Amino acid sequence: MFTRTLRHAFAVPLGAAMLMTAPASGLFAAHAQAMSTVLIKDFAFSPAALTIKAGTTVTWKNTDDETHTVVGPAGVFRSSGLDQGDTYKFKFDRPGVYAYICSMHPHMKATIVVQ
Ligand SMILES: [Cu+2]
Repeated sequence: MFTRTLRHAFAVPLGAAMLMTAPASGLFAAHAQAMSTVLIKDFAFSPAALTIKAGTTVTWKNTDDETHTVVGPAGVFRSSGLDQGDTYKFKFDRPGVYAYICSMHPHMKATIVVQ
């Protein structure tokens, strides 16, 4: 009875820890140089200014319970409406300065600088 309970107590956290760390560390190693994230939070993009290298994919994630969009220069990138928890990705291949806004709240402004 005692050993069975003990084994169970050890098995669960160990299994959970392996599930958590194995995929996360693998992903980080593979994409550390080529991915970057912008959070949409409290009606703002964070960070508001982000500098990346050409070839980097930026992921925007909306954490507000309000719908937001990510709208860059005409013809470059434009997300659909992002609800809470939704993400939008865009890969920046060309160096330049990309100002963008949320089309629903145009005071939400931010910039991606691609080197
Ligand atoms: Cu918005």
